[in-house]
Amino acid sequence: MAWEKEIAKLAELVRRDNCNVVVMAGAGISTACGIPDFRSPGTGLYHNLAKLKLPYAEAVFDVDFFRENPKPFYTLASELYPGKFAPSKFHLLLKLLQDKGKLKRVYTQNIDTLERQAGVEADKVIEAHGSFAENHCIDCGKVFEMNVFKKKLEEYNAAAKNAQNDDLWTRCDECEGLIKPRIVFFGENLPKRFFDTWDDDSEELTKLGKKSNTVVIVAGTSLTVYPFAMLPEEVDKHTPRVLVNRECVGDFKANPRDSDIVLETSADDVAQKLVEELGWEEELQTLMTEH
Ligand code: CNA
Repeated sequence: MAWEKEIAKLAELVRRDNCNVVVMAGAGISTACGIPDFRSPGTGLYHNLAKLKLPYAEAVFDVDFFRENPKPFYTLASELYPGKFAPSKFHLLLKLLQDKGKLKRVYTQNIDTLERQAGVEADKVIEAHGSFAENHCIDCGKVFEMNVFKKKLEEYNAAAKNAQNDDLWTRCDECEGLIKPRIVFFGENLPKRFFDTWDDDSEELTKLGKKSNTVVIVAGTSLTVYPFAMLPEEVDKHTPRVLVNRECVGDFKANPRDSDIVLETSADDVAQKLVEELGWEEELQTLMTEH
């Protein structure tokens, strides 16, 4: 298969001394864990949310809609809540790259925290769309511990079995506003840390130019959600970019570069093949038995 030949080029880049890998990831790196992505036909979350009778699929991440009807978001949050899933081979590849001193950063759109569960250090992970780790009242901004929201979700799910779930929403003890995890909804700002870190990382790439040993791997994303989708196009022209996705997307399709490597297959197939090329199979196996 074409991607299997191309992977040798990626292995060669990673094998270089002082190689730095920057990863830009999306829902496709977690589908193997049992978490549906948004847009895959038939299995994507938007397809599954149809049964909740949303006026339009993205309404589940719309603050105004959430205010009127929190049920679809609560249902989705129950499906995605951290702790229910184990990291994929691709997540473990990130840990392996870190162990080898080759992981510079992981920018992720995912809210499932599986990069951290795989053991990637907090300072290396940028959760561009937030996560379930922090929660706040959408009216007065009061911050709530993770376990407050988690407990409420559990109560909601227990009641849902008896169809008595309609007014179990988590509300603020100060102002009765709804409590929501700091997951970025449409129209909300991305965390400042996302912009600051990318400014630093991309500036460094530009400064180093041809001297840079960095390779950027974009994996499991349709590159349709902005501003995240802009990152690959902002990568310095001297830095090789690799796309690992079921289909060619975004800037790889619109503005392909001669140095691009496009691997149109599953993220886990690439992880497996890459560790074979690099002779890291045993270490990957050990990580897999630990998770
Ligand atoms: P998306 O728009 O659903 O795109 C996913 C992409 O991954 C598609 O191009 C698929 O073809 C591809 N894909 C699916 N499975 C695989 C696989 N096994 N290997 C390789 N490629 C695969 O998702 P994006 O991340 O691009 O969209 C951004 C949204 C999705 C963010 O706001 C996320 O918060 C949100 N999301 C996150 C999760 C999660 O945390 N796991 C799940 C679903 C959605």
